[in-house]
Amino acid sequence: MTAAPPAAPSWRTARRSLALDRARIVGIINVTPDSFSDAGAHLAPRDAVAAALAMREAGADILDVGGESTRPGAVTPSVTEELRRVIPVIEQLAADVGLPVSVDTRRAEVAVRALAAGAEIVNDVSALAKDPAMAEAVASAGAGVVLMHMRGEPDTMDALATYDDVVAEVALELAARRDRALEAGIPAEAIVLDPGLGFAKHPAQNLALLNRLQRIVALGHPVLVGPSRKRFLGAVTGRGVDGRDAATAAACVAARLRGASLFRVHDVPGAREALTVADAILGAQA
Ligand code: HH2
Repeated sequence: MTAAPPAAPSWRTARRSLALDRARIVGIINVTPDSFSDAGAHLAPRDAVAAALAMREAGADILDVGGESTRPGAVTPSVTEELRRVIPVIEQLAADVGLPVSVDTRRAEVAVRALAAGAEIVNDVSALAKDPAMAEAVASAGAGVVLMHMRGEPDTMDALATYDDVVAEVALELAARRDRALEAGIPAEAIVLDPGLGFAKHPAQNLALLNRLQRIVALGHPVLVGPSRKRFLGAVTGRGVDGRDAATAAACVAARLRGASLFRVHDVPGAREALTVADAILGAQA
């Protein structure tokens, strides 16, 4: 394992350096017929643009476009189908909305085409492990990258949620993925790490990761969390998927107080308000 670089105050993407001096919100634009929360909501590019404009208005900083649901049981689309879903949406978002666009994909071919269409960040839930060509695709485009922790595949991950110390093991496994990215020529300033809430983790393990998130922050990269509407929040609150936005905002605040910088959410207004309060508290000196 190579030594961790110092924490980056900003995130280098293919098109800019994004300051991380305040909580940054990543609005979720799922262009999928089967996502667990917003399935089918943004399938047409014009619907995606309308949703993105509303997110921008509400304080989103980045738009994350995904064409493959990673929930257990979801059908993996063909590459052609994934491209058909995401590329027209990314083209329009990059042209019309003016926020940095991220592509949520595990496929290098989709990443390359998305970056050419105007995306500047690759959000890979396999942390470059699924497609051997992905690291090179990210490196050669100078893209920002989110390396998310998971084990196995969406269909096998629940059975792999066995840890002696979930926080230590996630940190170790993420550091190994980070090291592979550095070896592939991706600069440290382009790398964001994500503990992968809900991916190969039982509810209590997600809560432990949030409670001890400083261990992930200590790896020396900005940290993104994606608690939005996930099952572990239902386990705590008893609420169904559509009633978890307040719980999501609470999880974002907890993560912010422990050093997370980026927050991937469906409900941008709720997260923005909660994180504005968190940042005001963090900045208060009197
Ligand atoms: N969670 C999901 C998808 N992509 N990317 C990162 N970096 N972190 C996450 O926690 C994360 C992610 C799952 O949520 P969603 O996109 O709403 O659902 P689905 O995979 O069913 O489309």
